[in-house]
Amino acid sequence: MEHDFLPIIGTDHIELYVGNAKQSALYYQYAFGYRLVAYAGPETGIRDRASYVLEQGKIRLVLTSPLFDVHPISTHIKKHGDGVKVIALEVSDAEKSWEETTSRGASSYQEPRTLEDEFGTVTISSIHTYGEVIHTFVDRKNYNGPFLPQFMERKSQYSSQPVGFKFIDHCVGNVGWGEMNKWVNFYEKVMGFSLLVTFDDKDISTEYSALMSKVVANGNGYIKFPINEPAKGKKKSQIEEYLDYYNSPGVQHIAIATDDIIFTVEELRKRGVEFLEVPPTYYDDLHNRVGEIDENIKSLQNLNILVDRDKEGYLLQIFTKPVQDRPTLFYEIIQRKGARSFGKGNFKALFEAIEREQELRGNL
Ligand code: TYF
Ligand code: FE
Repeated sequence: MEHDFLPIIGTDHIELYVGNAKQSALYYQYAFGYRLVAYAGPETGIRDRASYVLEQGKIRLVLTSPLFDVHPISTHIKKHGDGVKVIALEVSDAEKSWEETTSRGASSYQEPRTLEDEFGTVTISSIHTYGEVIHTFVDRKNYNGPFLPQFMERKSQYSSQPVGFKFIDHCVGNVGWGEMNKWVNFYEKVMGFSLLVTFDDKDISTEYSALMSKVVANGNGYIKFPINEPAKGKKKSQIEEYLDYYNSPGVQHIAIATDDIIFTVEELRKRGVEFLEVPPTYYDDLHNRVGEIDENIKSLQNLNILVDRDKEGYLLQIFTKPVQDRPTLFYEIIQRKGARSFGKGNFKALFEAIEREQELRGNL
């Protein structure tokens, strides 16, 4: 392989702009088992917004709300509803990451700058990607504070119970009609990623909905970004529904890895998290399709967990319903047992489940 001009250590954090960060922070603590670790807001010298930082496993989530009406974050929320603004990547050199990407055509969102407090220094820089999403490069090797300078440590009265989330497996972007290849080229040329898999409309069109998808990954394979675009089907594509409600390209789902999906999904269901459901017939030919697996098929059926196999092994996955009233962002829970693919064998059952929800919303 050629020299990796953008070495990435991993996902640093995901920041969502939400209407009510205080309440969302409690939802993510209660339902998803994250713990509150840091906060920024008026009390820490940030006058215009409140941000709550939550952690579980290696995942760090930041929930931010604006405090005033005339504010770019208010504009973002009015247009998109709650959604992902930042996919931040940890790097060893945030200035070089910005230079390498902007010199290859990325548009800058924020030039490199170094923030400092009593815990050390952090250098950050940001570039635009699809829609209003940005990638922030974070070099935190000289920092040991709770999150970033200007954030203070904050614990919750409520002691949340983790559900076994380990790390972010992949983050999926929905882009506009005919724009998939443009964004695949962006990740290849500007970020030095390479194409991992292609799903065309034949792979993934059901009777109604259709989409195309290509997955790009960075040099060490830790960062995987599938990019979806709508395709023409008999009725409205699920990607088109997303675009209609998000009003622009944006993050469709975040896949979270667990090493015990049965425990994770049992816990999430107990706490009220809603999942897409496939019909019982899905489990009738499961053994024929995936062969021997470690899990009991009845337990998987009870929880509605999906299974797929590839050359290298198998995977278990399940998808939440959208986590806000607009049919936009949702989560995937995934446990990989050797498989490095994305569950192509489940696409038909999954997309039919999504279409049943679309139908209920009157959007099919
Ligand atoms: O990330 C993936 O490719 C899988 C499959 O709307 C998928 O999780 C693709 C598109 C979609 C939902 C799931
Ligand atoms: Fe996925």
